Amino acid sequence: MDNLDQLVANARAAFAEAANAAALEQAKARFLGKSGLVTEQLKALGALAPEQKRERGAEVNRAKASIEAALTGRREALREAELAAQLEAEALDVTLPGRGAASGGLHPVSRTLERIERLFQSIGFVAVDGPEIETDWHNFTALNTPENHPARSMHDTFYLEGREDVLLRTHTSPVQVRAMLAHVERYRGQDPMPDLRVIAPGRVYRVDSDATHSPMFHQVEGLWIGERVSFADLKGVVADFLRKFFETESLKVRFRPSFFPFTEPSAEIDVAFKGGALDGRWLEVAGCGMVHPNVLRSGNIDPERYTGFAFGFGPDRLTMLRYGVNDLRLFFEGDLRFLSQFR
Ligand code: 2NL
Repeated sequence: MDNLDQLVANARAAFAEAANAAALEQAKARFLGKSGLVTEQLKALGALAPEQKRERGAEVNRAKASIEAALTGRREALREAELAAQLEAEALDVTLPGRGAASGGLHPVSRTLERIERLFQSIGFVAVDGPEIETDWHNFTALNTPENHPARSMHDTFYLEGREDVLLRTHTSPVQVRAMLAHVERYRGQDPMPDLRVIAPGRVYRVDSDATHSPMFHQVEGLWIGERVSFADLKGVVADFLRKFFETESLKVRFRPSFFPFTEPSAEIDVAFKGGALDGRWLEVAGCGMVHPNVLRSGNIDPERYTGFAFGFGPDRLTMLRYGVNDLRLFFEGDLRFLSQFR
């Protein structure tokens, strides 16, 4: 084997040994670079006689061509190996089933609130809201609650620290007091004042906590004030609502005399389902009554001219009845095993 064959063999071996592109470029420089071994052979041609130069030149060029071919071959092989390694490392099994996108859902009590709003909106009620931190005037005084009423005590109501005139609202009635004042203001000078029809859904707070009471719970109150609004209207509106809410025309609804400071006369509303686990049992679902004249006066409304009815539902309780839930606390613990059943 003459020195050119040896040179080609050495180059092949050096390229084969290069484990990556950088090492291969270094090996290339050793043979084909400016002062590489092949270049050295080409330079040496200058010292030869013309006849020898032609012959030797052709041999050196053949050797150079095979070294370049070996280099190209090795480059290709390294690129393929790199791609193969990448494909192996980033392997994807496209036949695996998809994970799917988990979808959220509304809280069951939110669903009930929206359902109640929708049903009352369909008969002309407007949903209103207001502050959860209220004045003692809007929450109690305007609603005809006597100064010494037990609901005003610190045992029953959360007061802000160091204040006896600011509290967490115990019902959403103060929102309706604000709605009366705003309505009168808005239609000042118009005679008669148009009817006021509002419902006030929202969070309310009382000092109370056991299996059937949470210190935070929900309420939806409703109010209809106009020139000749009667107890008969109250019965029709509420009974219609309850039958639509529970999707049972056979639902029995009864009004049982009761007492609230803010209504006179007042009643509790009971329902009885036909069939099912609760068949025929009377269940209390709301309180209601004709708005007390003192409450109308607090709203700047003349009780000699206008009358109205009001009612208050517990949507937490309505949700329990509608979905058959037996513990109120499940709604407020945030356990997804429970909540995701309502999606
Ligand atoms: C209940 C009782 C009730 C009202 C709420 C009301 C509001 C105004 C004027 C008069 Cl602005 N009354 N609200 C009336 C009767 C009963 O709720 O047991 N709720 C769960």
